Amino acid sequence: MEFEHRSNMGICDKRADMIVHQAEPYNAEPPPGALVGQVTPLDTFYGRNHGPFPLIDKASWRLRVDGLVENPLELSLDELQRRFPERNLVATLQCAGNRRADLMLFHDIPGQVPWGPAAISTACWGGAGLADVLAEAGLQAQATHIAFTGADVSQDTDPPQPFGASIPAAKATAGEVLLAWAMNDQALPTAHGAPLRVVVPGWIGARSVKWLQRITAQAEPTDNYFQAEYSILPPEADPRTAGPGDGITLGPIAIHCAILQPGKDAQLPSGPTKVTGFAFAGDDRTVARVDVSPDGGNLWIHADLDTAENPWTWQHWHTTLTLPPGETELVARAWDDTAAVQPESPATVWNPRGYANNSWARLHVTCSH
Ligand SMILES: Nc1nc2c(c(=O)[nH]1)N[C@H]1C(S)=C(S)[C@@H](COP(=O)(O)O)O[C@H]1N2
Ligand SMILES: [Mo]
Repeated sequence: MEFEHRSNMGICDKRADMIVHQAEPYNAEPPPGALVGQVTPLDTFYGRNHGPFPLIDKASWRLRVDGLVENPLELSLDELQRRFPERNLVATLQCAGNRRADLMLFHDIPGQVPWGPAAISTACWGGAGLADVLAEAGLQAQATHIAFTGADVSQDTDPPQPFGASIPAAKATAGEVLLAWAMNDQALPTAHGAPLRVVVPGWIGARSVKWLQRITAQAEPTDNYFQAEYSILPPEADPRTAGPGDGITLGPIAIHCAILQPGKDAQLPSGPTKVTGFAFAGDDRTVARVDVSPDGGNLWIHADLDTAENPWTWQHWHTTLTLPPGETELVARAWDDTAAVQPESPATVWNPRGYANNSWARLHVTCSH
């Protein structure tokens, strides 16, 4: 069932049926049907990497907290665990490139990973609250952004650069952001950032920096290449020549949903068909409703929605539909609690780097007469 994916720098244990877009660096998503549980097993959780896993000596590893703080800190993992209360939070992580493959069908996006709909997973994270650590360091008044630097070096940049990101201080101190050393009650795996990673609930995965080494309080967002890379460029821009300020920087995730059951291109007997999926609302928003259509979006009915465990997780939904005989397209669209709804098609949201495709979930099925 399991195999070991060996990169030159690390090992990652994933199920055999992962859809591996790239072996090195490791970029893989599970088959969508594997996302039925509220919490995703470790061997099923998607992996998104911009470089090889770094080699980290846990004994000499330290977390540095510096920049615009009153008391700079340097902490071993042991010190971090002893000095700060462990917080646990179930939170969904979603890559901004999730469902890029559907955007590519509309218009090509060269040089980017063609993610299907499963670059999203949920874990129970355990670690120190970033707010607690920042309180100990003492943020200065001008510290409006908190920057994170990882230990992995990406060849995507010239010259190569460690992966990094930043978030506004208001989000960093809001309470839900974790410095996680545990995932699903186990030690954080190497593939997911051991010994320590950031988890920024409700924001694009790229801000949840793995293999964290340094937290810097500063007056501006980070100038790390990946901060500006994860942005929505204007439609005519060339990603190879676009500058750091040209795009809309991505933060909170937009309302989005997926159909899990029936599977892709299913052949179904006529009569009532069970349809299930999940929806996910970004930042501290929750999913307010999911509507499902049996016929490509003419007729709609609302699905039964599980209550939110907390605002940071996806919510599963289910319903039973009577499908028309022959070929049809099942469609689902979610609304969040600000009444934002998903756009209809990938064409509506296409952008040169292929981020944030939150268009309606569509599934082609055939129903016997
Ligand atoms: N250090 C580091 N952190 C990183 C990345 C990376 O390549 N290096 N990838 C980011 C992106 S784009 C995503 S979507 C998530 C994926 O986390 P996962 O591999 O644990 O699923 O990690 C983020 N943190
Ligand atoms: Mo991502």
